Amino acid sequence: MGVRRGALIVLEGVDRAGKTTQCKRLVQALRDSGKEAEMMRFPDRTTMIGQLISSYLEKKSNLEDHTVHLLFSANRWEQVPLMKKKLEQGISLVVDRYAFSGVAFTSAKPGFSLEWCQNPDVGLPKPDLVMFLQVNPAEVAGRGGFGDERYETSVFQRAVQQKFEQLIKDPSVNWKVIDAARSIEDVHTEIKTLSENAINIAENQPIGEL
Ligand code: T5A
Ligand code: NA
Repeated sequence: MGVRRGALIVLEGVDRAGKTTQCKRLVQALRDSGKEAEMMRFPDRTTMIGQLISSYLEKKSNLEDHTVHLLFSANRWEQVPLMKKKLEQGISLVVDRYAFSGVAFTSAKPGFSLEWCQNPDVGLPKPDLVMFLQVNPAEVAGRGGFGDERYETSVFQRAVQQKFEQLIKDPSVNWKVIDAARSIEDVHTEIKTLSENAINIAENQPIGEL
């Protein structure tokens, strides 16, 4: 009998929803229960493309809007061989942001259709589960102010939130909306249960494509 593949699990949400906190907790919990799991994040700022993106986000450089969108997508594509390899080895991947952030953030800019934004990511490995950490911006105000990075303004974040609300209606993606205004522990418990189910189901299915 071959190795059962791992699951591709993605966490999405607006800034400060708790994605990174929950990704780390989830990987630890899966490992504690004897499952192989690793965390990934996008943008992956460690690659050459990632460094261009990081410099743009830190406002150290300017990039044309279409160009930066394609760089974010390329930054996912460059990890695809590694992602597939790990999934096929039976390692579940817990991913902090993915193509949905790419679409939500660029389509929140004037002049960008959802469809144009989705095209470069068509064919990427399809997540077995995408959990959207839903928070009301007012509820997370106490989680600390915005940093100085590009996109970290409340006006832009509201536009991004609306784009995510459109995206989560897509029935071809296994979205689960999580109430992320609760305690870290309560959110974690729900995420862990959903992820364990997704891992059990993914074992018997081929890796899909976006
Ligand atoms: N982007 C990204 C694009 O434009 N296109 C793309 O294709 C992609 C992939 C990258 C930026 O790039 C954009 C989106 C972004 O603007 P990033 O590096 O992912 O950004 O973002 P970060 O700034 O690192 O992360 P976020 O601001 O999104 O925060 P998280 O990860 O959602 O939140 P987290 O876990 O760091 O928590 C924030 C704070 O809240 C506390 C934590 O302790 C922390 O202090 N907290 C809670 N407090 C109370 N209750 C809870 N339940 C809490 N959960 C967390
Ligand atoms: Na984060």
